[in-house]
Amino acid sequence: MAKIELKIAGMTCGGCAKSITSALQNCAGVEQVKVDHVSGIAQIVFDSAQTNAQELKTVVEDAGFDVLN
Ligand code: 9UX
Repeated sequence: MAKIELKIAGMTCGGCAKSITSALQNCAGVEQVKVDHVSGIAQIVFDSAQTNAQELKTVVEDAGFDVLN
């Protein structure tokens, strides 16, 4: 399993974190997701055979947020 930490801009409340969490969990290969709207950090554990950092960033961006790293 691979791990990535994304820094996300624009999360204003816990609902934002929830919608990002759902979007990531719908992505094939994502095993574990933890999103904190206060720090703006998303921690994702994923199967690198099924997805990758770029794809995960795109999922967050498609949900309407900016990824800073
Ligand atoms: Mo909270 Mo986020 O009302 O899109 S859910 S700001």
